[in-house]
Amino acid sequence: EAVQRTDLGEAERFVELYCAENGGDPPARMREIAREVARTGTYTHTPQELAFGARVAWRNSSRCIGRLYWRSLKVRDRRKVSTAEGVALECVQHLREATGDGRLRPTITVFAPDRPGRRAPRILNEQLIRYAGYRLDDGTIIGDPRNVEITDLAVKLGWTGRNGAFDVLPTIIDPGRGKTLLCNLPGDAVLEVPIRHPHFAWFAELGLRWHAVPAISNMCLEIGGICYPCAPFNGWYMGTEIGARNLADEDRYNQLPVIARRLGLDTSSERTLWRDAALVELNVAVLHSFEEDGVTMTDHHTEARRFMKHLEKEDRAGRVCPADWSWIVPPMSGSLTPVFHRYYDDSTLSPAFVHHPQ
Ligand code: HEM
Ligand code: NRG
Repeated sequence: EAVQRTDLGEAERFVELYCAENGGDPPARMREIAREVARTGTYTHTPQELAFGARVAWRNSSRCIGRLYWRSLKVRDRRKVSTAEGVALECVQHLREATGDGRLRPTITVFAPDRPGRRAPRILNEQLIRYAGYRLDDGTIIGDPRNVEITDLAVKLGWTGRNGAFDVLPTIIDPGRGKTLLCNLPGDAVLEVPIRHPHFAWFAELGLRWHAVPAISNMCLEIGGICYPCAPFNGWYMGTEIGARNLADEDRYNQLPVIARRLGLDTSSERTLWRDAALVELNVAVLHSFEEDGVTMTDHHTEARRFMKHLEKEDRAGRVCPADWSWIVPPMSGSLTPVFHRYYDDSTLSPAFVHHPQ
């Protein structure tokens, strides 16, 4: 499809913001940008504008509770990389650098933007690391039911999975023009944590595990009218994302009935709250396992308090901080955290991370 010529109004709003927070002369920068847009239909961010834009896109992510450290985002400028093979190699390197020895570093890699007449590469997986979901003939699913569709696509493109519950999917890259690329992630780029419980030895026998790094890879980074469709980013997990959603949701790994049985809970009535009791033990196990393996993870009580501090800092800086209550409040023990007990500003700011329909 045709990529639109860059909107100068959006560029100007960004340049004003950049100069207000970093210094500089908006009219002078706008003259350069207008000249480049007239000639090429688009313009090029300076490395400083790109880094600031990416950090502010995080700051503006109203669904994210982890925004206190938005200034510390490490920005890998890979705008010169515009082939599917180059994207694959740099994604592997991103994971290695972001993972380190388990002390995770919030990192974003920014690849070539769309240009008029040239569509940039895109990653089709929603995250760099995801587990396959295999639909068997009898309708049952092995693995993560969320990823059945992308698993089917990988298989169609020639990938053969091992029908395991935690098989790491290959990265699938649409090059913009030409053939779709499949890339198997090397083992040393994918740190995983086996889940065990501090008091129940049987817990490890469930064979549960999760990957250390959440790296969203299908959102566009929008800065000043420029769209970077390939800009995978990561921070670290909050325990509940894994313990209260990925391993617990009925349409994901659905482990609460299994854990409740092992705990010997009375599941004959909802009123015994066996689901709630099992949920707590699963989340204890997730936090314990990451901690013991030295892999960065936060808990929802600590993170909620940090987010309140972030709101206060943003207020003192004279900025509105948009937030979406239904995403900010953790998926367990909501009212035990301070973020539950208030309302938020629901404005939409730019730069931003946005979901674009593929
Ligand atoms: C969403 C935590 C870093 C951007 C979320 C969610 C959590 C979270 C709990 C909700 C996820 C869900 O319910 O599925 C954290 C923590 C971080 C972190 C603990 C640790 C540093 C980052 C970074 C960025 C980011 C580095 C971008 C540079 C976002 C965005 C969403 C989000 C865009 C919404 C995703 C969507 O719409 O699907 N974050 N985050 N976060 N976060 Fe963060
Ligand atoms: N709930 C998703 C991940 C969404 C983003 N969460 C983060 N992001 N923590 C899951 O995989 O469970 N981050 O950039 O750190």
